[in-house]
Amino acid sequence: MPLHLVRNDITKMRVDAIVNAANSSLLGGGGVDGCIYRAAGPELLQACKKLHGCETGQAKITAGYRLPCKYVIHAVGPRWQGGMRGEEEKLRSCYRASLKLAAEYQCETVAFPLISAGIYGYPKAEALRVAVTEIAAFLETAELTVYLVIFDRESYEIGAERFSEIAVYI
Ligand code: AR6
Repeated sequence: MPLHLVRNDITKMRVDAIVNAANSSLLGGGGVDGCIYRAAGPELLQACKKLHGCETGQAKITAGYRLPCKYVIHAVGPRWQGGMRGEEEKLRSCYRASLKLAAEYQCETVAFPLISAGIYGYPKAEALRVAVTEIAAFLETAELTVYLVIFDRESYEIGAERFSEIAVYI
């Protein structure tokens, strides 16, 4: 199956590209963004400074530096503002833009966190539904293996309830 739900720290994933849940400055932050910057080393920040930010719903790519992946795709998810400000379409656009970049860079394996579902406050069950449906739609047209990486307990419980095969990826 080309889409796998796994529970892990995304910085440990041995895949061609991991996706970062970034903010529009691309200069680092908390959550998964902070974990990725710490694990990749200072070269990542240097590379990101040259990208001059990124709009919400879009994505940009850098090398992975000290991470075990080749690339980091920096995607900017929407902040949850109640659901009537185009958040779902912006979140879908993040997944599409990231997958398109991964395909352009000949990636065969890509790992995503649950974009917007932490500090940006997107309801976790909804964020998971958007991620799974958007990735599945893309996989109808492309040869890629995608890992949706679940980290926190609440997301894990929601995922376990809706998807029978949450695997721990080692
Ligand atoms: N591996 C995988 N998933 C993780 C990890 C990890 N190491 N750490 C956290 N998560 P968040 P957002 C999960 O807050 O909501 C930053 O400051 C976490 O449990 O990282 O898109 C950026 O700079 C949650 O399910 O990203 C932005 O300013 C998911 O990753 C802002 O936060 C996303 O949570 C972006 O907020």
